[in-house]
Amino acid sequence: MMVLLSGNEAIARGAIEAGVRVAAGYPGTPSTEILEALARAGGGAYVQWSTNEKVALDVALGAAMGGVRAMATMKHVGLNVAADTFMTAAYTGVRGGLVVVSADDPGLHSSQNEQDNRLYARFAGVPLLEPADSREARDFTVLAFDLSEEFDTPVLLRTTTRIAHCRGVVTPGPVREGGPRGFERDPRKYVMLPAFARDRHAVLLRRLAALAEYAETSPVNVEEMGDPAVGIITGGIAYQYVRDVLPDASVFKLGLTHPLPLRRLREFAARVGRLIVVEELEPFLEERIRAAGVAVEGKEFFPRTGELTPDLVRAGLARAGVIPESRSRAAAREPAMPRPPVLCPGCPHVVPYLVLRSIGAVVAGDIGCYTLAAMAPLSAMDSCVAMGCSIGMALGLARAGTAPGPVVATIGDSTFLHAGIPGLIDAVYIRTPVTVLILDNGTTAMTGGQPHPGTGVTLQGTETRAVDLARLCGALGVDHVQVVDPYDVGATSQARCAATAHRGVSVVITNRPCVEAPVKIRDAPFRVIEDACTACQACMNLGCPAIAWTDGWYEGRRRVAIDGPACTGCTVCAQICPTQAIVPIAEAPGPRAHGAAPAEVAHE
Ligand SMILES: Cc1ncc(C[n+]2csc(CCOP(=O)(O)OP(=O)(O)O)c2C)c(N)n1
Repeated sequence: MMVLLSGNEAIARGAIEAGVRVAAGYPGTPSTEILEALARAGGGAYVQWSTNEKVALDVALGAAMGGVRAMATMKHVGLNVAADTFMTAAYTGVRGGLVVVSADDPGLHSSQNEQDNRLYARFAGVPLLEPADSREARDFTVLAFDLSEEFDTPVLLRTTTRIAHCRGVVTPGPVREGGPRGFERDPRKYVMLPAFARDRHAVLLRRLAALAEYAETSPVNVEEMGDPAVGIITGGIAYQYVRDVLPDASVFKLGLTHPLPLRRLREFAARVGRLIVVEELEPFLEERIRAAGVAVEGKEFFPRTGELTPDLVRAGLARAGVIPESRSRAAAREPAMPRPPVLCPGCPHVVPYLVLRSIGAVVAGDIGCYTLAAMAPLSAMDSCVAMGCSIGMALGLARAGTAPGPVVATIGDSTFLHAGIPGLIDAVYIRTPVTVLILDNGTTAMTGGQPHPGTGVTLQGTETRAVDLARLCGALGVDHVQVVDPYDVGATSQARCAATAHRGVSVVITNRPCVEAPVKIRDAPFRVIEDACTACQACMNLGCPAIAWTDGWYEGRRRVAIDGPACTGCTVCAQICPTQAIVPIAEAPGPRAHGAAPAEVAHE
């Protein structure tokens, strides 16, 4: 039976077939659906969201050390967070198979950078598998577990957005039988004291040499001989683009991209006239092959930033003289209209930023839906670098003493638990007076609404203990902690005043759930009483997508209207409307008689 699976679902399927017992991860596009699919599948695997990627990898490594097959999933930048464990796990090796999935995001569809995590495989000295479609995503996941156990190493399985999210046909295989290997005490292998780790580094290098031998015969490195004039070396999604553009070319398709099968690549080079590497982002393969003494071309024809596309591959091959220029031009397509993301109608993140902007605060932001507050009209964020950075950066800004307004860190609940807590500890420890705004919407909204340790719910939806953020901050030594309803504009403003006036570290926690998760929140929608609207446009400062311009004018300014079906009834626009022209639809009168004074309406 064949099924249509996304790359992420195929990895989950492969993990099930390989007999995975423990899987942990932290949400991050484009990796999130792997664990969700694994959890949905049920079966014998224990699956959990961890508080961050490092903990997820620690969990998986512990399970592998316990002799069962384990997997950790994350987006590319998540591997930075987990890197400390990852680098040394390459020394310890594993007992049960350990697969680390890094889903990279060339083109930054939803990330803060587009780093090429293939470099991590080289850095750590672990094997790297890169599937080119869903079928390979399943197959390579099974292979990754096998290689991990055979060579006693973590294996990096790297996908990119197109592989993770595109669907392809997969024929599910049988689920692996056979018990786990069990735990065996071995401190020289797992206790990385310098004396033991020195030995393990040598073990790692010997293992890499053995893996390089394996690469020469690995069935996932495939030579597809065609026209010998040009030979293309490629892998992952780039392979699909190459095949699209050059169906008859000679292609060396790499599935295991570290370590490389250099002998076979040399033989391939000898069989073709010219050798060109087509790869996304860094010249990872190209530099390795050139360093091995093989004449190769590549990045002079293809961009080093952004995603490749069939058109870019076509254009690059035209520049290289492999195909005629006219073919490349004929195929050029109109780009899609950009649609910048906006905060949802009723998003509880809006008012806190409105309040901060009104006082000219210097806002060290963080990563989450609320990062959109950096965009107009809120325009209320001064920095956003990596998850959890906000608090530490606020401390630095405060210590620099150059900020023209109060320094405030803003951070979501999931991000605070992920990497924000140490920054707050630092603030208390070194007594730096900053205000931290924790935007607690009870979910990880940015990535689709996953639960986290503050929600009291697990990935499987079962209830568990929730971290109490206010008590946690108090326990860390913050002596001003206030919880506020961000739909209450006055109360949020007052909470901000009290917090920034406080001489020490202060924390304000907002407490409205995300309007989209876990279920869409809808209250009575609002409307604008047209005659009462003086087109002051104060409500437009919210950037609410449910508020739109109309064709009506008042004293040369455009009036606004509320899109009823889109409005969630959060009441914020009604609170800030100076003429009280915004009322719940149920209360709104019908069209007013022409000429009636708006002031009367204000009292309805
Ligand atoms: C290291 C890292 N891991 C994961 C992500 C993906 N990601 C972006 S924001 C975010 C968390 C958002 O949750 P929260 O802080 O609660 O804010 P919300 O989106 O709910 O407003 C995640 C997981 C990332 N950008 N970087």
